[in-house]
Amino acid sequence: MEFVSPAVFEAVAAFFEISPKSVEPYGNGHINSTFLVTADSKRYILQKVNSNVFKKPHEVMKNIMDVTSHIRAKAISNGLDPARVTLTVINTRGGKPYFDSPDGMCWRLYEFVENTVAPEKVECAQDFYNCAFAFGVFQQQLADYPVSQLFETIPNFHNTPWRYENLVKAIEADKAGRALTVLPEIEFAKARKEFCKTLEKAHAAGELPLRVTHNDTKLNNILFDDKTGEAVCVIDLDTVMPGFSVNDFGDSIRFGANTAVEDETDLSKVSLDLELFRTFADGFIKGCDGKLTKKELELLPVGAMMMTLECGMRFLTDHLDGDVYFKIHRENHNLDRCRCQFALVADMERKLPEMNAIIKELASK
Ligand code: ADP
Ligand code: GN1
Ligand code: MG
Repeated sequence: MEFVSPAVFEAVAAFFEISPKSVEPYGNGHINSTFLVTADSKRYILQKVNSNVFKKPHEVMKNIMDVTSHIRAKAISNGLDPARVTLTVINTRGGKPYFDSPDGMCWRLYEFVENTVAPEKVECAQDFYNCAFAFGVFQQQLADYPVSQLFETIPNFHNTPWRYENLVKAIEADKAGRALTVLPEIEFAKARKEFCKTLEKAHAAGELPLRVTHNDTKLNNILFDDKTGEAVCVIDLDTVMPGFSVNDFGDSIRFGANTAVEDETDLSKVSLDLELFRTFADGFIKGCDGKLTKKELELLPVGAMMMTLECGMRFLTDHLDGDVYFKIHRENHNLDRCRCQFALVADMERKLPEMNAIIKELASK
């Protein structure tokens, strides 16, 4: 975690009109810098938005304000506690939902959703089911949100053919002089060039609709009630954009149905847990409330392979670029992450018939 001086925290806090008693690094996100702030006997989440990744933070915040307002209104009309079902952004003393510091950084403050946890690993199948249901419901809550009003906060975010081309460029540029040390990984990606186009082609053929999607559906982007285990709040809304439902499904499988953690170095531990795949698929299909088309259902296993391959290619690209995008915590961290994703892709390819059979069975229920 990067160092931020106490003077900077003080200046930022003054803009949000809070007096912090303590500020500590928090969570395991790869992109933003997150801090838990205790002030005035309340807790908050303070985040420095990564301006290298999010070039237009005001557009990110506009999306977040709109999406949370939309979800909040629905929660209120359903008699739910709005402070628990979605993020609550605290305005600055000037009435803005974020603070632009003089050094060009964007800071935002959220209410801390108390009595919750954001797990790094699936502890029990029921949690994973709840997570799936919550991401499915999230799509439903936003199904009537006008897609055209959302900014594309990261262009081409889940455009896998574009990610592939980006990897090819990184190999050619070889900025960190590492290309020759990762030839097997480069080979692995290149052998899947055509597969990368599957979803874009289905969309172009009118078979796969664009929906409002979350686009970063990792388990640790959901807050669970620490007593009941219920999934209460979908967080990390920076990448809510138009996208494919199967990718929201797929990214959760990539992260949560892996028998190992995302950066596991012992690749013999990496595999797709088909029971967890079934559990998640069941929850997601139910959470989407019958709204997924026949083609979307059919492409759910492809979504899982696509997000895993794409994420692996993104980690490899960053390794080749010299680790400028994802936060790393050790040498070759992005390469370890890439290898783990590619090992999972290979296992998913072996298990594709089983994944298809599970979806067929669930869809016919
Ligand atoms: P990143 O984009 O870096 O992943 P997140 O927005 O996901 O950042 O936040 C990182 C972590 O901080 C989350 O995984 C979760 O543990 C915690 N967190 C974020 N927002 C809240 C909140 N409002 N209440 C409680 N915990 C939160
Ligand atoms: C990043 O922000 P975080 O840690 O939830 C990344 C995702 C990747 C993920 C891999 C904006 O998510 O796309 O899938 O790391 N977010 C962004 O763990 O690039
Ligand atoms: Mg996150």
